[in-house]
Amino acid sequence: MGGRSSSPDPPPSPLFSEPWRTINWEDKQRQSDLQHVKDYKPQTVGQQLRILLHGPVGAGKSSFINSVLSVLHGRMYRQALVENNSRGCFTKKYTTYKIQKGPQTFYPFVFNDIMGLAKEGVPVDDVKLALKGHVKEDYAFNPESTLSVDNPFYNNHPTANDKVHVLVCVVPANTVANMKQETVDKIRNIRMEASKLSIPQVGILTKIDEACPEIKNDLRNVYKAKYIKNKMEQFSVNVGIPMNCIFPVKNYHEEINLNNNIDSLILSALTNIINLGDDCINMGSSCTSEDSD
Ligand SMILES: Nc1nc2c(ncn2[C@@H]2O[C@H](COP(=O)(O)OP(=O)(O)OP(=O)(O)O)[C@@H](O)[C@H]2O)c(=O)[nH]1
Ligand SMILES: [Mg+2]
Repeated sequence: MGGRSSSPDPPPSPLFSEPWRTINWEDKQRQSDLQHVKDYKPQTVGQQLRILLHGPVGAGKSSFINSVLSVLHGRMYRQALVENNSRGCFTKKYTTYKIQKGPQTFYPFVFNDIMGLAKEGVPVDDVKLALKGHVKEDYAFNPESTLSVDNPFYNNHPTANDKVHVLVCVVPANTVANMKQETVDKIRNIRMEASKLSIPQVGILTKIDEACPEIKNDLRNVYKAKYIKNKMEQFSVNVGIPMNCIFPVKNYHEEINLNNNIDSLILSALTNIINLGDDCINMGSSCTSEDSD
């Protein structure tokens, strides 16, 4: 009877022994990241960074904007509306979110939240128009047709501030493997246009709390979790965004109080987005010239 047979190998750990990327989890470092964002000023006076979020319906685009607003305001913020059901796309209009800094001042970066990429979602050509600054505020996207030049919401003369300086693709971590080919093709198509316009691109993997129990228990496991690294690699291969431009986050979605670990990950993504956008406007590439088309 037993005793002599060697016990089976333990299952491989879902975690690496060391994180493969560092995050500023500690208070002081996090404050310094926050300060970096608060101090950020583009070189040209009056220039603003426009950050455009796109991705599948329900990916957490609006929640990401709300999370950024919450971190910057130091309290829970729900400006960009979020829908908690999966029927269709909730964000329908082209809306710019400015973030108030003081009584009369705003941060020099703005977010645009765009209708999700679905069959009944935003037409790819409209996202391309938005990249070039041709879509006016409050335009209600029509899945059936593209914004035409004669539409009053078509901006014929986009300024450097109307154009997009960072394109952010938002995808839930646990759907990376089974994204519809149609959605992947749309994301790639938009990405190619952004590359042509020299607009840097970032990937945000959301809902990492739902993706694996090790992270739900402790968000600081994010860069130890093999599952997440694997999803990031898959995402990178699928859509072509390099690993060092992909950031896993957990958005504020059910919390009523701020959480330091959530803040650290949101700030890590945000500082990288700002740095890339700043490089874009300083390069003097087509993403800033007044009439490149
Ligand atoms: N667990 C978890 N839920 C999230 C996270 N981010 C967003 N959610 C939830 O996912 C749902 C969709 O989030 P939204 O922010 O509305 O997604 P969206 O991409 O703006 O969706 P559309 O505008 O419809 O395309 C909501 O119920 C959110 O509460 C996250 O990081 N973790
Ligand atoms: Mg939305």
